[in-house]
Amino acid sequence: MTSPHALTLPQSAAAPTLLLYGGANSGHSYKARLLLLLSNTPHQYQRIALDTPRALRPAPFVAASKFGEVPVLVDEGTAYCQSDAILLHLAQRTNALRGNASEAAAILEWLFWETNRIGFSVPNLRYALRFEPQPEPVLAYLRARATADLAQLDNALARTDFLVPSGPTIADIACCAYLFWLPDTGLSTQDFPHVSRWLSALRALPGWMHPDLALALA
Ligand SMILES: N[C@@H](CCC(=O)N[C@@H](CS)C(=O)NCC(=O)O)C(=O)O
Repeated sequence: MTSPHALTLPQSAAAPTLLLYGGANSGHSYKARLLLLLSNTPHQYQRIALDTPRALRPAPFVAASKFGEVPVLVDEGTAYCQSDAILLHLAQRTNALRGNASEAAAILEWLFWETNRIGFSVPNLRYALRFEPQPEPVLAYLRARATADLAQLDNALARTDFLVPSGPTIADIACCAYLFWLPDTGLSTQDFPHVSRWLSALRALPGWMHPDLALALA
């Protein structure tokens, strides 16, 4: 898979092959970091302070980040942006968490669902409650949406252990990314027993790390 964003910055001979830029509290960054940890893939992780204005962030990150956001993965001098596109690239590159060939379409469906649903509702609800207070109607909207998204996941996970039958894949990584912080939203996995069981299974995978830990190290 190639990216349209080949960097023109010179890469030092000592530069790591894989460099992930991420941010604390960024579940989007956690997706890529978690795949790298679960697949035991050597890489460097660099935390970007997201409270720093975009233009004042480290120049190599500014050059690599097409959308100004984390995560960004730099792989052999090519920058990859958008967390689920990064997951697709890394799954192919590492041959990890890819599922069977027959599951490719279902995995893509979950990735697209995640960007618009649980990757929107839960992080924005958490952000509003923890960092940037919002009026009650906004909170109610996000809470209702997050609850519906958790119910959707719970329903799917009632049928299979992971989102596709063969085992854990990038579909699970994308959809779980913010759920280890669910207590911050006031919602509880107790109301979604299949989600709860699935998160425990993901926690038990060798290499798994809680996002607070995975994203804090720099
Ligand atoms: N659609 C993007 C979302 C990335 C995103 O929202 N990044 C946030 C952190 S979670 C960010 O960089 N915020 C800081 C900023 O926009 O300056 C993806 O999937 O990668």
